[in-house]
Amino acid sequence: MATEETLVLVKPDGVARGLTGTILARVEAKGYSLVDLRLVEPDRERLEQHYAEHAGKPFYEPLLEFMMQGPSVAIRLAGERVIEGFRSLAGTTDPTTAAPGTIRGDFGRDWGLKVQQNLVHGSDSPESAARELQIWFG
Ligand code: IDP
Ligand code: MG
Repeated sequence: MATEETLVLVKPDGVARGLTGTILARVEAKGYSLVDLRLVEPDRERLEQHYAEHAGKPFYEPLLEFMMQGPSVAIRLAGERVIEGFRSLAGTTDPTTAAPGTIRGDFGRDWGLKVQQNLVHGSDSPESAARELQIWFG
């Protein structure tokens, strides 16, 4: 069986705050492999595909606006059980209550905005990973 892959994004807040290297260091320290990595300024169409499951939710439009504020770093990451493993490294969605020791728990917080600026994205299932890797890496 081929090693599992996931899509990780360092979102615009992570890139703007200069946390890309810190986040990559955690991923590498965990022992996952960088397969591909690129700086991307996604257009709305790409983000609509990526976040299709959230269309219509109250945070959907602010989320797309946030994701178009600047470049993200897209990473194709590989390793055994990397999908759930990266989600564990990232921490829960709300950065205020994400556990200390996680990326979101250590570096994220509530900035009083309409969307949670929580530094990273990680695919949540093998199906999502395949779909999202196609969207960001073709
Ligand atoms: P996840 O990134 O932890 O998988 P999702 O539920 O898939 O979380 O939501 C996608 C993104 O939308 C989150 O990472 C966050 O940036 C934003 N978001 C999710 N829920 C809320 C909310 O209730 N208020 C504001 N922003 C949210
Ligand atoms: Mg999600």
